[in-house]
Amino acid sequence: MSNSKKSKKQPTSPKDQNLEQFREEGRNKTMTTNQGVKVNDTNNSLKAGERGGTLLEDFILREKITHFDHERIPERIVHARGSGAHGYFELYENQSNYTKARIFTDTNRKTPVFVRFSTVAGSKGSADLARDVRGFSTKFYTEEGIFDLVGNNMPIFFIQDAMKFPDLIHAVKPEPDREIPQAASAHDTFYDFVSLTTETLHNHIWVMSDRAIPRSLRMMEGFGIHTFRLINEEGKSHFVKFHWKPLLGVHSVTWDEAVKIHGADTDFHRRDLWEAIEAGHYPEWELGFQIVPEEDEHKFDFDLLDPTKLIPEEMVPVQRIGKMTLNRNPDNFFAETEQVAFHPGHLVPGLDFTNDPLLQGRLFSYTDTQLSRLGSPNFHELPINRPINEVHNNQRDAHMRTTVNKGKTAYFPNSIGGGCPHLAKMAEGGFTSYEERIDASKIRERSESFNDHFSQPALFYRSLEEWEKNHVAAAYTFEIGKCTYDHIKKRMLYVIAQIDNELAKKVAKGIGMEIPKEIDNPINQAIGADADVQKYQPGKKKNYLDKSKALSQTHLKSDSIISRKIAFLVSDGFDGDDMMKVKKELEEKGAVPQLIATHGGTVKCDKGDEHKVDAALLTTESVLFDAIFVPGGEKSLEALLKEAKAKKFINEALKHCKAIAVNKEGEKLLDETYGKNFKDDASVYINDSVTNFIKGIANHRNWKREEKAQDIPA
Ligand code: HDD
Repeated sequence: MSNSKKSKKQPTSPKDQNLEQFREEGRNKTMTTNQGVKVNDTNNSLKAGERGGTLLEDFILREKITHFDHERIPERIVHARGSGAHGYFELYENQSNYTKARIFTDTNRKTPVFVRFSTVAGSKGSADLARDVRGFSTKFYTEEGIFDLVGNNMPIFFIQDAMKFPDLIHAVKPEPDREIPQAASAHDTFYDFVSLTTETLHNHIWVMSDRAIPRSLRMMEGFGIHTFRLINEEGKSHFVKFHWKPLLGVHSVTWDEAVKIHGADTDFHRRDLWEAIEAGHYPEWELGFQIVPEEDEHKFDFDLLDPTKLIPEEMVPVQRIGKMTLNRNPDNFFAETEQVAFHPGHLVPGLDFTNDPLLQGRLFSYTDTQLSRLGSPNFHELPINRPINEVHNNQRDAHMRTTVNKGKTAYFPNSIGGGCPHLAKMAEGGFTSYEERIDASKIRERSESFNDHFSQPALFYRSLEEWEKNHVAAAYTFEIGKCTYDHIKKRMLYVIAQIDNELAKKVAKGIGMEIPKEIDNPINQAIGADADVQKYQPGKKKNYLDKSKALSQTHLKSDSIISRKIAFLVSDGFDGDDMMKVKKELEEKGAVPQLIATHGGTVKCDKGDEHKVDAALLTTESVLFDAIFVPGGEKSLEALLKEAKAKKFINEALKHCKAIAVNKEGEKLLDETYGKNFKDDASVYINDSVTNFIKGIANHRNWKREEKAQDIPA
């Protein structure tokens, strides 16, 4: 983990230099209109007399208001809410066996990247902690052009064919008559669709798991999802799945926390990413390849072209081939994070697509959406979207063109322009599509090899630890419990039972219904059986692997506490030495201790020294922290004990299974809360060493506590 103090703002990469020419800052400059005319007054419009009518000739007023009136552009139809950051990618080892893409063969390169994380369903202003998939899009500005890896934090997708994407999104978005609920899948239309479209069930069970409520955008995996191709210099193709593995481990919050964070800080993830980068705690991910040789394409029990299937890491291990570091926050949210335009079709030589029908449909959708969102086919000229290498072609004009193309010719072939821009010879690395042999009939059908909808959701569920399974059951119960149509709830129980009967029983109990036996074919019941529907029913469940370790977060931890936020609960008179000792040791490990006091301003320790308060109890919440420390100090404890909020802090942290350390008199606060029942808990530290406390924080949560702790009425 990098640990330098401040993100650098000087141009540090080719992309940064390229952005630098577009940056503007008004410091020490005179205000002008957009036409460059100096402005003396931006507070008063031009009037006919002090109390008279405003004059139409006031071009300064007109320009200011007109520009303001048009400030907004349409938000993304999906992934509207997002947060971005700049960084770079470095390769560990030459991958030329598999690909000729220079970013994967040249270990001397530092390829600039821009990453945008997002939620899917909510609007631009929706809360970060929605139970949802997270988008994980990376723009690699390579010297051979732009490569976009437009993935998610889950390794599979809801549907198998792009044709169904509008249906999926219409079902999950707020219901169109009442525009409710915002950024939430827990409603009738979504479950109507999911229960009728069993191919969704794999991605859906991931959304019911803790992966859908990450602790931080920096603590989640990323996946390219589709099977892509890598092409080497000899033209040989290997199939590949892309993985991002976070060096901070994979961690989540509980649903109870997510609900409370919604209120305490709707920007929780955006703030967390921003603050970590500003503090020099640069998030890092390793890029992994899962490689399948061409000749092994058909050796699996599922189809590699089916995006609702993952390749278990036990079957094909992930080779970590490089590392991405995010080290710079954007200068301007709109110019960069909002205007960035990703596209799975942005590829460089050495990479290629497969016939995954979801991927193929995406190749159309992304440019199309930029046309309405950014308003012009010239969106590639926006600073954030510009490649770092030169662009030359005969495309011309259109809205807001900024390139000034010189010369007479805008066609090919030409002789007047010397035949330029000339075609890339193969030696110069022009893009050539993989020559896949095709001999087929034109048909509108789904391959029967895509016909297994239950084996992998079942594998996922089996692979989870008990605490994770409990969270999944609770999530299904919550979501389906929010539906209002009984037939939808029944159909959901029916399909969950096909994933795992015990899971379905728990959910059925929670929503107060029986698992129906009579629906033997949910799709036929709902839409009427015809030949096609009969043919493409979910196939029989297969069991090709009992469990996959990589699917459970238990196995995806790290021992780092970098950037973890620790609340130190204090009031005047706290034990200064005690506080400073713990603070120093935590800071040495990269954690971020914050003084949370009974009042704002400064707080005095028992030695009389003043310490700046980071937040008063009134202005913050337990759910915004990873762990709590209460130092000693008689007077401090007396004051804390009078504050109901201090007790609430402890009770909530206990409920959410977080590490809590108390020293000396600090124990009194524990005794006055549910803490008194948890003194033997493995991550409650009473006068213990900071080293042990650090282990507890790195462990993220003590899930063994959860069964008992969920009775805490916090
Ligand atoms: Fe998509 C945006 C990820 C299938 C159509 N998608 C978008 C973003 C991510 C994904 C991360 C946000 C990009 C950003 O930050 O600007 N989408 C996926 C993944 C998919 C997927 C991982 C399946 C594996 N998407 C998908 C399909 C379609 C779309 C099948 C249409 C047929 N996606 C879009 C879009 C968006 C988009 C409407 C909205 C904004 C944008 O493209 O630029 O075109």
